[in-house]
Parts: sequence; C-alpha cells; structure tokens
Amino acid sequence: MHTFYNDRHALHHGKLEMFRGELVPCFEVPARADFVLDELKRRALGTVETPTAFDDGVIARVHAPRYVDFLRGAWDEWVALDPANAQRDAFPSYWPIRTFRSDVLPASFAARMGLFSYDAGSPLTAGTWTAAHAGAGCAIAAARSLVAGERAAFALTRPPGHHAGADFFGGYCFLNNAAIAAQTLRDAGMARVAVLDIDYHHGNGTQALFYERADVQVTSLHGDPHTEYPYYLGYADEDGAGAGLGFNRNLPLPRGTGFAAWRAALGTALQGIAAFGADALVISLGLDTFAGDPIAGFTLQSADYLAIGDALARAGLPTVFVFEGGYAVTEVGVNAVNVLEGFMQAAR
Ligand code: OKP
Ligand code: ZN
Repeated sequence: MHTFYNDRHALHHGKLEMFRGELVPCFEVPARADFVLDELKRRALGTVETPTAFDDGVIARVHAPRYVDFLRGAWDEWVALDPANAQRDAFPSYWPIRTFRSDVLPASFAARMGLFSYDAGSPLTAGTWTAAHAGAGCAIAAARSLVAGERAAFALTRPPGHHAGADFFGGYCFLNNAAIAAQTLRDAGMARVAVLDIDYHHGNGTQALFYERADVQVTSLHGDPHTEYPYYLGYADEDGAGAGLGFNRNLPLPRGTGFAAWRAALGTALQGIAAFGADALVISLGLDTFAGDPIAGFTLQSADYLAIGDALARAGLPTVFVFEGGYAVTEVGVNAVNVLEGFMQAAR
C-alpha cells in the first residue's frame, strides 16, 4: 500500500487549546504523524510518496470559496492586526449562533474567525493553511491512485479533516480530507462512494457535506454525542435528507465501549456499505478509539486494530485510508499501521 505524505504537516503546530476551562498544550501535534511514518518505514509497508504540484480544484467542490479564501489569508490578517500576534496562535472569540446573520461577511477579522468556526479548541497558526493544503494534496493523490487501479492507499495527513464542513473549521480540522478524497473519486467517474468514519468523534463535517446526496454514503461509529464531542450532531436518527435520505448512518456507542461491542457495530456498518453497492471506500482513520487515548473514551487495544484492518479488507472495495485523530502519541503509529497491515494481509 502506498502512503501519501507531506512533511509540511509540521508547519501546523498549535501551542495551546482551550480544554476544561484552561489553556493546555495541544493534543493534535506534529509528532503524531512522525510516529506513524516511523512505524510504516519500520515495517516496510510500501512506498511513501510526497505529492508535489497537484490540481486542487476539488477543494472548491467541497468547501465554500469565501471560506477557503479566508483560511488562505487568515494568518497574515492576524499578524497585520498586531505584529506581536506573530507569537500567538489565532482563536475565535465570537460566534454567530441562532438569530445572528451568517450571510454578511464582516470586515472584522475576529468576526470572520467566528463565522467560519465552531469551537475554541482549534488554533490557527502560521503554517495552518500550508499544512492543510498539502494534506488535501495527499488525500487527492491517494484517491487518484485508486482510480489508477491500486487496491488501497493511505493519506497520512494532519491537521485532521472530518470535523471541517463546507465553510467552517473546528475539532482541529480545516480542510475535510476524507470528503476531498471521496469527491475526487466521484469526479473520476466512480458512481457511488462510501465513507466510513471510525474516529472516536463523530465526523460532523463529512456528514453535513454529503447529507443531501445519494452518491456518497456516510457511515460513522463514534462516542455518543449526548456526552461526547462534537455534541450537536451524530445521533442515530440522522439518516440523510432530500435526495440523501437513507444515505447517512450514525452508530453512536456509549463512552466506555470495548472492542466486542465496537466490532459488532462495525459489522452493522459494513452490511450497510455492502447494500449500498459502493465502487470505492474512504476510511476516516481515527485511532482515538484506543484505550490509552487522553481525550476519548473507548477501550480498544493495539491488537484490535489488526482485526479492524482485516474486517475492512473483507468489504472487497478499493479503499483509501485518511488519517484523522489519535492522541496517544507514542502508540498512534503502531495502532494506525496495524489497521493497514491487517488490511493488506486480508486483501492479498
Ligand atoms: C478531533 B478528531 C475543545 C476541546 C474539545 C476537541 C476534540 C477534537 C477531536 N475546547 N476537543 O475527531 O480526533
Ligand atoms: Zn477524534
């Protein structure tokens, strides 16, 4: 399996995030991807390629132009407010919640930060755009390799993507890499694409992007949003709307869920994907279902990830894996590569 990776990910390096009432060191750090890359190389699981120049037109088919324009220029605007801001990450302070307008694009940078975000846990840094854009390039290249006939590919990207919607960032996510991969597959002529999100947190951005579409089916296994981030989406009764009715499926599981129950839910998810008749599968590969994860609540063990890879391979579909969460930094490499290795062993 080829891995698509760009070391520009490290240019996105937030210092602090708001967590339980105080600013704490960011959980989403560059070392996460380094541990995965090291483990891939240690097990010699395939080549690692860096997409250089790429056609990024698909980004505008997933994200709103005014949002992408904002992200691209946000750091320069932030520093222009005050040169001392160069030493501080940018955070939103105001949000246009119900009753406010979101059609007007305010001149104020602070107002646009809030318009285009939904939490205070996702610092925007000097290298955020460069890293996110390079990551999208990896997702595009991984998807294209499936179109060229590969059985599977891995986009080793950060910041993650599945919380980012058409015009908002949040949950450490800025560009939705899994959605960009899915849309790339659609643009290449694959009629039906399934996205399966196995990150601990519900992929609200991915769900929202495809909620009214029948060509991209979205399924997510995640911590019950009654108690788990992102709280306001990811419930079991969200099954799509309009043309997309019946093409979204949420399988929320209680905090504390272990592998037996998680594995049963995966079986349910895979049955729905088989019934959909997908031409390709996009996996939002979060590893924060691990027992040792500092911000999540399931109890999966490292060996379980081999079994997950095995089960995913048995769907029998061209599959692109897109890296999402996983914050037990020293274990995230073993856990991620276990999924890929389990997949390759069963796919042969
Ligand atoms: C990203 B991914 C906000 C702190 C809440 C956000 C968790 C984002 C997880 N003040 N933490 O799904 O792994
Ligand atoms: Zn997560």
